[in-house]
Amino acid sequence: MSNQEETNAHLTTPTRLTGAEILWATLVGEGVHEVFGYPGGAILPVYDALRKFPIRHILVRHEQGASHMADGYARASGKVGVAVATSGPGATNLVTGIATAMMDSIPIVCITGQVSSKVLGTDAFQEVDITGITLPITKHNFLVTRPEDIAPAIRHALQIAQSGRPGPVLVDITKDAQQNSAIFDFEAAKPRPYKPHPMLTVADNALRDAADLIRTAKRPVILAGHGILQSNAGEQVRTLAERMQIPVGTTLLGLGAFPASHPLNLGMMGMHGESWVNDAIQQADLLIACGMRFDDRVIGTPATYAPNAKKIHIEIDPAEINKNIKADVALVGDLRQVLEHLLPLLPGRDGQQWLNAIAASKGTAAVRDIKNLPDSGHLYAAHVMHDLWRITEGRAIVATDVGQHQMWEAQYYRHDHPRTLITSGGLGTMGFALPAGIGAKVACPDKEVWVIAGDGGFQMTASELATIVQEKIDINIAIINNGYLGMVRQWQEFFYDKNYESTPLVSPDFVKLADAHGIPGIAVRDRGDLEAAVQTARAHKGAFLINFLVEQEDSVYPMIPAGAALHEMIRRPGHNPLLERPEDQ
Ligand SMILES: Cc1cc2nc3c(=O)[nH]c(=O)nc-3n(C[C@H](O)[C@H](O)[C@H](O)COP(=O)(O)OP(=O)(O)OC[C@H]3O[C@@H](n4cnc5c(N)ncnc54)[C@H](O)[C@@H]3O)c2cc1C
Ligand SMILES: Cc1ncc(C[n+]2csc(CCOP(=O)(O)OP(=O)(O)O)c2C)c(N)n1
Ligand SMILES: [Mg+2]
Repeated sequence: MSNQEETNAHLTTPTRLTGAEILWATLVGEGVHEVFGYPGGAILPVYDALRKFPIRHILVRHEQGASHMADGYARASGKVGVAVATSGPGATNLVTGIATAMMDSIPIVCITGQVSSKVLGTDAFQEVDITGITLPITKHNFLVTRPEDIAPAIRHALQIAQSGRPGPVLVDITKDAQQNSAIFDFEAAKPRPYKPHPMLTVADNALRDAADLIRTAKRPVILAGHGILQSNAGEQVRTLAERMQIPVGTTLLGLGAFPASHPLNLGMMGMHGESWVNDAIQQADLLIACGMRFDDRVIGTPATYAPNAKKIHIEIDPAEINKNIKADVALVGDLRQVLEHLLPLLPGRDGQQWLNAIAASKGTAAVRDIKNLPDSGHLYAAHVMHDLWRITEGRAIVATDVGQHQMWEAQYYRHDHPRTLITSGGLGTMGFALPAGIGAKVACPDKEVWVIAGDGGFQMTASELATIVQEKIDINIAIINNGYLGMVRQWQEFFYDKNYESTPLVSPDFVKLADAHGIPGIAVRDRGDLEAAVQTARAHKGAFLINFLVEQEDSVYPMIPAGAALHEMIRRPGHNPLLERPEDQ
């Protein structure tokens, strides 16, 4: 019998198995076929049983990589990503990835080994209270001490991770629970069906109030957030925008949820959003927030945010309502379902005057955009993003790290397709890009995947280059090498008198580093060499690294200084000696 056939037999007929076998059989039964992990003493029985099951295990180089890979896998596919680690330091190494997933509501399940139940609480070798440690950064966690509890815990964990507002769940399993046996009854371990909280039914009068506000608004703006992707509501949001002729601003995590090239799309809002998006929000008389949580990077200060606008907040988590911004109408529920109820109340509207006013406000800002300026031959990070977008026809999945390059990617790689931007928004976790990109490629092997990382963040998880080689992961890596912890340097330039304390960065020769791993690479200094390098990377079967040596003291514009209002942006400088080639327009 093949592994798959044997597992299928376990799934249909109750059988006596060890806890370790129950774990894998349950995961297979739930459709999990890829996990990211790293072994150790307290999880060894689980690793010993792995060979009997049809599961691909991706051996990471650091457990942080495993949780980010599970996260990237989930963001790219919409499925739950699974990470495995041993007790103690293995479990604590997962923590940054778990917090990253928590902040951005990403469904992952982390499975950790734990010391045997008899010695729990004795400071046994590699014992750490990982359920205690992760309590505030998981949606839920379990400590399992008996083999018969493993299947229900895992099935429940997977359900919790992806239901309602998604998020990370941790299952900690003692070594004796893995070693001992029990009757495995997959069917009996099924969790109770997920029932949305009764609060999540939208009252008819709230729907009517929302529809009235939308019908009568003169200057409405849709705020398109990450919840659109999570609710699979892209089509409904598009119908709302098109039928009612309402312009759309997106959050960082909402990029791709509404096509960048759509005429109603204004682009990204917030701290590094374009001035016309933020100005439109400030002047709006109605904001329709769709699956976004009014993060402080998005609103500037609450007191000055969209002062004349009524706010309709469509959101699945009641805790988000009135948390940062007071809602005039709250529609608490799954976005797609709410919109399906709302759309029949909205026959249409003429929004041209407002759209014209916004278009007119683009004028000077667009002129100062690097895209529209003369090309001096210098290599700017914005150029790299713009050219990457053009060459890949906007179809790649891009996993970014955190910093200036992340913001330039958001501004210049135009995402028309959902789940094509994988980025850490809420926690802003440096080191995320490389492992998250690996996870995305494992989830979507037929997609072109680009990792875009700063010289700083790349060094935080560069050890995963070896994972790429061992697991034959075919991804492209672009390092935006500005010789600085660029985003921090920018803050020092603007707000700390250019005191560049601890931000200049010495790095290894990244091409040599790649070479040491058996990954080919190339350095690019001039814009003229960019396209050939990118095409070489794309044509190469297997991973490829490009070290883009970009302008060092470049800054991301526009920028809203912390604590300022949305319209108090630092605009792009008036003069910029760069030229864009005509075909890029
Ligand atoms: C250096 C840096 C700079 C940044 N600058 C910006 C910036 O300029 N602009 C910007 O926008 N962001 C910026 N961010 C990101 C920012 O910090 C937030 O992560 C981001 O704005 C959050 O977007 P969101 O609210 O759409 O997504 P999330 O934080 O993921 O919130 C999504 C919301 O949707 C809800 N939801 C989930 N599923 C459903 C469903 N089925 N139905 C209804 N609701 C659902 C969730 O409960 C949640 O409240 C920056 C981050 C970094 C690291
Ligand atoms: C783990 C972690 N540590 C520190 C920070 C603070 N931080 C935000 S951006 C940044 C600089 C990033 O530098 P680099 O990776 O080179 O990207 P760049 O901004 O230069 O594009 C730092 C240090 C962070 N976000 N994450
Ligand atoms: Mg840098």
